[in-house]
Amino acid sequence: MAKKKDRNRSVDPAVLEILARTEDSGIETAYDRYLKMQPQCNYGEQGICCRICIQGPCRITKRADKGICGATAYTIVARNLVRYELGGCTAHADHGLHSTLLAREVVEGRAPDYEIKDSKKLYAVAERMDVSTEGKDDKAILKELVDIAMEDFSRLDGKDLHWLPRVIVPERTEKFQDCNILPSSIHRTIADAMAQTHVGMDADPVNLVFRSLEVSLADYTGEHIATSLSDVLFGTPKPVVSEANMGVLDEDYVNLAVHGHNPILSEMIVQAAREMKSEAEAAGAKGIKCAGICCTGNELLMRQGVPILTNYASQELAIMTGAVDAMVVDIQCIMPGIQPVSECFHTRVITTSPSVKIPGAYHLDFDEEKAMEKAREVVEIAISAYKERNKEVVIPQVKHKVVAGFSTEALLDLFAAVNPDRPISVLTDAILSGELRGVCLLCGCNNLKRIHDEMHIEIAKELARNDVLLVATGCAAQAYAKSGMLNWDAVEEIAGEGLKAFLGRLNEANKDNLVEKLPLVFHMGSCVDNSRAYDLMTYMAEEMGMDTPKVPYAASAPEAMSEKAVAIGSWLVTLGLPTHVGVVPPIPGSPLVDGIALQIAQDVYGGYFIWETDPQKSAEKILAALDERTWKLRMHQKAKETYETETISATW
Ligand code: NFS
Ligand code: SF4
Repeated sequence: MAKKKDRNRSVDPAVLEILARTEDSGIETAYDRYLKMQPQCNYGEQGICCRICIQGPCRITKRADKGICGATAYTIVARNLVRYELGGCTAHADHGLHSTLLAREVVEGRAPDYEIKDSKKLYAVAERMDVSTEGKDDKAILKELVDIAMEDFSRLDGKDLHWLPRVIVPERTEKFQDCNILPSSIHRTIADAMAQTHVGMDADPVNLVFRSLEVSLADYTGEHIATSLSDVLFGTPKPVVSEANMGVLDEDYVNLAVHGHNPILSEMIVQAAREMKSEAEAAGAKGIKCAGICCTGNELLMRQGVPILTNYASQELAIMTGAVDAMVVDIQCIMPGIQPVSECFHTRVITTSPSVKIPGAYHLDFDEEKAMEKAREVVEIAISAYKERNKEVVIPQVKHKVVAGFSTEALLDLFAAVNPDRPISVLTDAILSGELRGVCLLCGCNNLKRIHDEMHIEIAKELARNDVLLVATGCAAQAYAKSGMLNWDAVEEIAGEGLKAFLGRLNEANKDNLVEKLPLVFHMGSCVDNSRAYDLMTYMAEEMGMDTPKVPYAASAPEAMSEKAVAIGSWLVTLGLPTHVGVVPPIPGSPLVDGIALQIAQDVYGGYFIWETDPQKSAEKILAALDERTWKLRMHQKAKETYETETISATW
């Protein structure tokens, strides 16, 4: 892996400008700490360090091939993997449960500042969940969905999850039942898996990996619930035009950075900021600008058109412009490093979740019952900080036009303009005819082990040149937003002929509804919205009448970093996708577990991992994975036409 020795580990010009300007400032960021951390521990990187009990740490060496308890490398690697996924699954469960609890408060009339914004989505979710809507008002329907979700979080009686089997193809559910990995409930799975990894419990790597897959399915369910209920409460995204990168900050305005993951708080803040323009003007500013970081940024871009400020790796650098008056954070992916950086400026860091406090930061307990009041308090803090600006403001003049807001529903609407009877066939037919080579979901984080954003961008460009339809979420989508790949200019410049023709046809059919032409990459939202990207896969499988491992759809997380990303990668594989990861996770210390991830997973579930750190080779491997599936599909299609047979067995 290329490890640049200097701190300029980014391809984002705004980031490079700030890094260069602050070289001798003494302000430390993740880019500096990454260098200080080298070399990182090889045992840890291989996954063969165990700290599960305090006889340890035990690490596997030539001399000591087992831990003190007798655990071998494969047990240690597999157990660590389960623990990573648990971290991710609990984070998404926390987010999904929070959305569910808010929905319950709305139903019970205890959250007056929130409402059901999208009853069309409410009805659609109810239909998928087999909840009858006849003679019921919206709140009654939402209550039934809340009850289903609550039970799916907490059930202890061993019955199967309600939500999951209703949002995947039946062949997948059968497979999961056969392999005994269909979760009973999200919290039960978390508890069982945690117990299974205690010292002196499971030593069988296959049994552990299977449990990790169950955890990943619980993770998927939590994400799906989060996305569905957020859409009901805040609206399902539709195409929206905005901009991205540090240039969205404006010296003349109060700049409020909104960072974290959950739209529950940030939606209110944006509303409060819109209402408090006159207060900002009274403080001498022209108004208030909100800009998003990480997935809360994605949520706000998708639904409100709020610009993207930056993504995970460069969150501290946003403060170093001197223009951010307050950075309000909720949950997840918030570097503690933002607080010391903010102390070098006038910037206020405001934490809002009882589970996320940072020493030195201002803490404001967010409360859904008084949501608007709390949101206004946040905006007031930003306005008063604006008056205390004490350093030169230097904003890199880098920003790009962004066309985003592509929920699965929005994509189907675009397709429906071409074929109103079977919208999804517009996509599957383009693949069968050879116009497109398949679909790829580009997702995941930034990881300082890589050059920030570089691999995200290079892989996407190569796939686009090769006529792959691209959808994106998370920090990956923000890399595209910041680098000008979420607009039509990028299509003109980069897309292959097939992709260009496909997007052109969609533009033409939708020209009366679209304000801007379609982008090169379709931004589908935050990381929990990977559930949207997988819904698209499910609809494609349904249209083609087959299980998901036959569908030419791959995923790539070039800079995966968080435990959430490990959980997502695992469900992508379990749900049938070839999944590329550009940072080798701590698994190779056990060739056996590595083999399960790379090969045995494919034999059982049809999805599999691809570890590849070189961007060009990564793109080649993703294309090969797509081509293998498309080739088989076309052969089957031909056989079907020639011999008038049915498609070969639908199951994997
Ligand atoms: Ni996803 Fe979003 Fe970014 Fe990674 Fe963090 S913000 S939930 S975890 S770092 S993509
Ligand atoms: Fe060592 Fe076993 Fe304890 Fe792990 S569980 S730290 S391998 S003794």
